[in-house]
Amino acid sequence: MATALPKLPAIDSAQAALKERLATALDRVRRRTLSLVEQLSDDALNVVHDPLMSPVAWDLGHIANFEELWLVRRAGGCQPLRGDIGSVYDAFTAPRPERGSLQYLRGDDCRAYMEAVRERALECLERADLSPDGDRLLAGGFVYELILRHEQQHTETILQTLQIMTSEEYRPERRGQTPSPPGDPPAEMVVVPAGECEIGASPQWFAYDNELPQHVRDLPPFWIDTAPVTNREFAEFVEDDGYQRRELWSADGWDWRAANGITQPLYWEAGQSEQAGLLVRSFAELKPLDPQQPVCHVSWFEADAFARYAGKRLPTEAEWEKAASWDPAGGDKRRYPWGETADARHANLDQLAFGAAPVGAYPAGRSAVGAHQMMGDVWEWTASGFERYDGFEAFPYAEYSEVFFGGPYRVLRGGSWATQPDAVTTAFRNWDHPDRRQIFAGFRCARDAEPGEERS
Ligand code: AVJ
Ligand code: FE
Repeated sequence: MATALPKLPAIDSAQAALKERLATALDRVRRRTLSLVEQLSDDALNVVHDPLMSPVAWDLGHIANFEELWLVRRAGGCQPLRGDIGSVYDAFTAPRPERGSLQYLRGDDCRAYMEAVRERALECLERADLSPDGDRLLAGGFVYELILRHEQQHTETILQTLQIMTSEEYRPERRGQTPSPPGDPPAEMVVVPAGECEIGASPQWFAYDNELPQHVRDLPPFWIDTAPVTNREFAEFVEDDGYQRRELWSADGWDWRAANGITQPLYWEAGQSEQAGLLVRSFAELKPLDPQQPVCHVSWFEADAFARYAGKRLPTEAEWEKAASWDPAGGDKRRYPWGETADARHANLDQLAFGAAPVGAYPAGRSAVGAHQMMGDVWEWTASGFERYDGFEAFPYAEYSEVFFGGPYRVLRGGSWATQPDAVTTAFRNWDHPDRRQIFAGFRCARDAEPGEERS
C-alpha cells in the first residue's frame, strides 16, 4: 500500500499559514457534518427516505470519496485506500434514485473510511506545493477550498434529507437564535438604477468555473423586492385561488401542479381547527406558520405563478446579483451584500438556527441598494436558466457545471439558513429542476422600472 512520497518542495511561511488555515477549516466542516448526523439511527442513515435524495450514509461516503479522488489521488499523487468503491460514489454513474441499492459503506465502516481519507489528505496537504504560480489545481490551495465547499454543500443536502424524513424524528438542537425585526418592515421595493455592474466572481475570490469569467453587464433599471416573499403573502395567494387560476401559471407549471395535486407549499398542513390556522412541519416539529418568515419549499413553478399574481416577475440572476453586490458609490463588488466577511449580525446562515428568520431581522445585512436578506434564510429562485458565461472554461472537471448548462434547470441565488457562509457569495450559482421543493428555497419578485421611476 505504501507509495513513494514525492520530494518535499520548499515551503515558505505564507504557505504554512495557508495550510494551517485549510487544515483547521477542513476539521471544522467535518465536525459539523458529524454533529448533524450524530443522533441518527443506523436505519435512518442507511435507507432511502425519498427517491429525490440519497441515503445519508451515501452522502457521507461520497464526501470522503470525493476528498480521496481530489486531495489524495489527484493533488497528492497517492493510491486510493478504496479504489474499489469509486463507482458507488460517483454522482454521475450512480444517480440518486438508484443509490439505495448500491454497496455504499454503512455505519462504522463509513466513519472509518471518512477518518482514514482525512488522515491521508492532511498528509498530502503537508507535502503539497500551493504556490500561486504552480499547478493550477493546487495554486493558492484551490482544490482544498473546493473539497471544503463540497462537504459544506453536502451538509445542506443532508439537511434536506432529514427534513423529508418521516420514519424517525429528527430533533436538531437549535443553537443559533435569529433576531426579531428591530423596527418597521422594509419598504416593499427598491429601484436599482441603470448602469454597468460586474457579474461573476472577483479574481481574488475562490470561484467555481460557472462563476467565471467576471464580466460587465449593462442592465436597464428595475425594481426588486426589499425582502423575500413571506408566508403571509403566499397564504393570500393560496386563499385567493392562486393554485386554481390557469392564467397565473406557465404551461409546464400548470401541468406539474395538476399531475401532482399541488395546492400549497411542501410541508404546509392545515390545523385541526379554523383557529389553529396553517401549520408547517420543521423536522419533527409541527409549528404555526410564521407569517413574517419567508415562504420556503416552493418550486420555481409556484414562485413564477405568485410573481404573476403580484403583477411582477422573478428577477433575472444578473438583476439579483446586481441588487446584492453592486455598490452605487463605486466601491468594489461585494462578496456579501453588506461587505467582505460574514457574521451572525448580518445574515441567517450556518445551519444552527434550523429555520428562517422573519423578514427585516437583519437590517445591517442589507445590500448597498437596500435589499434585505439576500444572503441566508432561503435560496431565491431567479427567472434564469443555468447557462455558461461567455468565455467559460470547465475546471477542474466537466461534471461540476458544464454538463448542466442548457438543461431544464433554473438558477437559485443567495444561500439559505442551511448554507455555511464560506459556501456562498453574491456570485455563487445554484441550480435545480423547476419542480423541486425539497430545497430550502423561496424567492423575491422584481419588475421593470418605468421611465422616470429610476430616481425615486
Ligand atoms: C450546486 C447544489 C447543484 O448538489 O448537485 C455537490 C453541488 N456538486 N457535489 C449538487 C454538488 C457535486 C450541486 N449543486
Ligand atoms: Fe458531491
